[in-house]
Amino acid sequence: MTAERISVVLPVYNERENIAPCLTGLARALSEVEHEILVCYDFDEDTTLEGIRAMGAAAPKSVRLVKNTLGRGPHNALKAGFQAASGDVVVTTMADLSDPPELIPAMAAKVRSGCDVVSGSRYMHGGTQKGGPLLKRTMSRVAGVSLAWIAGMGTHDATSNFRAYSTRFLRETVIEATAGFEIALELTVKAHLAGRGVGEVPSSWVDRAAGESRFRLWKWLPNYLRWYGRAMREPACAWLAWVVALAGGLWSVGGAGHELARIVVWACAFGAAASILWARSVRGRNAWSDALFPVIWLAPPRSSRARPRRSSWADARWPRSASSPGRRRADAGSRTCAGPRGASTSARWACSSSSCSSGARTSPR
Ligand SMILES: Nc1nc2c(ncn2[C@@H]2O[C@H](COP(=O)(O)OP(=O)(O)OP(=O)(O)O)[C@@H](O)[C@H]2O)c(=O)[nH]1
Ligand SMILES: [Mg+2]
Repeated sequence: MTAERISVVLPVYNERENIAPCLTGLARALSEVEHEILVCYDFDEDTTLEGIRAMGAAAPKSVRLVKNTLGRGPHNALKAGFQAASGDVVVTTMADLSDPPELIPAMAAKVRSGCDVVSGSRYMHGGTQKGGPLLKRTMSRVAGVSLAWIAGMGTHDATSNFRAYSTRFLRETVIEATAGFEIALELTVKAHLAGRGVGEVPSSWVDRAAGESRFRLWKWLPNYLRWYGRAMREPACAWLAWVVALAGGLWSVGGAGHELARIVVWACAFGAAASILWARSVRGRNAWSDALFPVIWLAPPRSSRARPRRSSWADARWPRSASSPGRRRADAGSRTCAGPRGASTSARWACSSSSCSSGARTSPR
């Protein structure tokens, strides 16, 4: 591995029409930096090889052909490229002219400044995406944005294969991908969970104009979901606990005259959310135990639970008619707070320590 060299790993499958502009664009974008372009093909009859031969002397000198002998498929082609790479930064990009090569030096600079994974991001501010099937685009965007917002991943585009990796990270990581292009998501999730630096630069993606996509959405979806689930399970658990606690808190303090209680619940909710975010920034991710923060913050103090806002049941306003089941239950003296669910929240609060008989709930929660 040299001190500073960018190894571009380019998986190819019958890209005769695209390969010449692709290689020319890469060589132009990287003309000022030490680099190599590894064209990773699966079989000798691949039309990409014809395309490179047809370029003759115009083919960039930095191009190296790497035959993938690990088994067919883009995941194996990428792995073969990683093994052959000699640079300190490895960049994966596609030969279908979808990614802008001029971003590669900036991505490599980010890797050298401390990130282990840097994605060319379509979904961050400044990134764009043109064309492609709507469903695939939407699923990819939802996955990327939710991983950034909920799990705190350092990129909004966890699935794009236009990415730069530190060679050190690639050497230290066991790649488990068994199909397709899941490798990008796998490596990003592993870097994130290991607390390594994950970054992004805004990128623009355009659908291929020539050749055929070999992306198999439904076939590869379970593989993607596996890594998505791995990244989301712990933060999702913490945020779910927050949502449940917040909902419980709001349910318990509604009604006119309870503004202060409402403000307290909202303040506690913000505190709980801030605690989850704080834990994430300290640890680099969320853990199961972060689900305890909402519980700590949103459990109402005992004194406020016992303090009635109204002095008696008589003060409560009942929206139901006298013949309604809720009213009948109250008249019968059962006085359970759970009974009149349709009653105003102030009525629920009114049923407190002194006015609820045994068996009744003393708290509206
Ligand atoms: N070596 C190798 N390369 C492949 C294989 N399948 C696709 N590729 C290459 O991987 C890159 C991306 O392939 P596409 O089929 O366009 O897949 P994609 O870009 O993820 O999907 P789209 O968004 O539909 O374009 C291209 O450079 C292809 O030539 C494969 O089985 N083996
Ligand atoms: Mg493509």
